Parts: sequence; C-alpha cells; structure tokens
Amino acid sequence: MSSSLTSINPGTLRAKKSSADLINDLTTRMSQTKIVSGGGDDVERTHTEAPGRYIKHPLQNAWTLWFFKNDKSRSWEENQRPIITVTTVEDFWSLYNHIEVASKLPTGADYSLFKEGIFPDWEDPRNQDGGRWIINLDRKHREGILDTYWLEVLFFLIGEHADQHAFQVNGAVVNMRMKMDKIAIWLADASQSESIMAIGKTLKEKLVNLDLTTTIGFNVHQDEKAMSRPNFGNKHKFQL
Ligand code: MGP
Repeated sequence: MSSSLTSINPGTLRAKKSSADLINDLTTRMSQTKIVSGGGDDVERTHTEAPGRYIKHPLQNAWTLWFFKNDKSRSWEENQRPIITVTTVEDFWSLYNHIEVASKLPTGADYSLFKEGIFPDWEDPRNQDGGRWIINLDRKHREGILDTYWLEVLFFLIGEHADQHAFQVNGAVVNMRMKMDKIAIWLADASQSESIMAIGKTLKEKLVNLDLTTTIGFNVHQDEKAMSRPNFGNKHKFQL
C-alpha cells in the first residue's frame, strides 16, 4: 500500500509553517497533484526535482490507520486491522487519496486513526483511563457532511489542533452504522476535565457546519465498557 506524491514542489513550502498550514497548502495543491502508488519512496518521485531536494514534511506524531470489518466469525479485536502508519503530511495525503471515503464503507465498518502503538480499543493501556467525544450523525448525512467531518477530525489529529492539550488526544474513530453513524475523538485521561472541555470546544468550532442545536457528548470508556449497549441511553460525563 506504499505510495508517493509525484509533483509537490517542496521548495515553495515554507519550512517554518505549522503542520496545519502545510495541510491547508497541500489541500489546495492536492487537487492538481498526481499520485503514484505501489512504488515506495524511490519510484517516480518527481521528474523535476533533484532527489536531494525532495523533503517530506514530518508530522509531530506517527499515526496508524486501522480498519474494522464486521466479520461475525471473528472476535471484535481480531476484526481490527492496522492498514498503514504515516509520519509525513505527504504520506497522509497519499493514504487518504488511496482509500475509500468513510461514507462508502459498508455498514458495520470503522476507520480509526491512532497514535502509533495504541490499539484502538478501551483496553489499551493508553486508552483505559480515557474517554471519547462523540458526534452522532443521522444516516441522512452520510452523503454530505460525514466525510467532511471525518477529514476535519483527521486534520485535528495530525495537525495537533488541540495545542497544549494534544497529549490527551490518542486517536479518532468513525463508525458506519445502520441506526446512527458516529465520529469520536478518543482522549487519554477522563479525569482531566479542563483539557477535555478545551478539546471539545475546539472540536465543535472546527466542525463549522455542525447544527448549533447539535450537542456533542463525552463518555468515559470504563462506563461504556460496563454497559451492554455502550452508546444507548448513555449519560454523558460532559456535554457541549
Ligand atoms: P461500537 O462498534 O463501538 O458501537 O460497539 P455500535 O456498533 O454503534 O454499538 P452500540 O453498542 O454503541 O450501540 C459495539 C460493540 O463492539 C460493543 O458493545 C462491544 O461489544 C464491542 N466493542 C466496541 N469497542 C469500542 C470495544 C473495545 O474497545 N473493546 C472491546 N473489547 N470491545 C469493543
């Protein structure tokens, strides 16, 4: 699944720009950028740049994309498959452009993006004391805003938009479900209410299209784990 960008001109990217700015730049550029897949870093990198001038822009953290396929013959954990870990802005885009958008996934499937080394479950040592901000999305939004929201959440992660609270951000999950699709940001420590609220507010601001009457709720993983239907009738610890 390795792939490389072929026509980004890194010389025009300012070295001191933040990841978020780089991502915005690249969003514009990607519409005109050709991607070659399957070749790794050294295949058709660019026809115009000398190899030494090709500089990828590192992300602050390495992020692993996981895919959950709802296969009833396997356990929940076995259905979680790591796809690839990305460490640069360019590789993130290369990945994003090679996979299906979330809205095209089959019902029952998930994508998760987590910091490298964190399994996307409640039991991982770095998740076990945490919780998640959840956005519930009616299925009628699947064709419209779901993909936009998910991409915005991915930017939130890899662009470290939580700023000083970014240490709390472990990952995010999009669940495609029959009753209600869900997007959630998973945080490391459910006892740190200040950073949880700060992250929730930033998240809500980022999702500009979010209907103002829509609330987002924060659930503690241990509470969800203790319930047989985690997201059903759950009382949020926080709400925004
Ligand atoms: P889900 O996939 O997160 O939500 O959890 P869904 O399908 O909308 O269902 P609902 O229960 O929220 O209405 C579905 C089921 O998957 C859970 O009830 C658990 O059995 C299992 N599951 C989900 N998660 C996130 C975990 C996890 O982190 N660890 C384990 N062991 N099981 C999980």
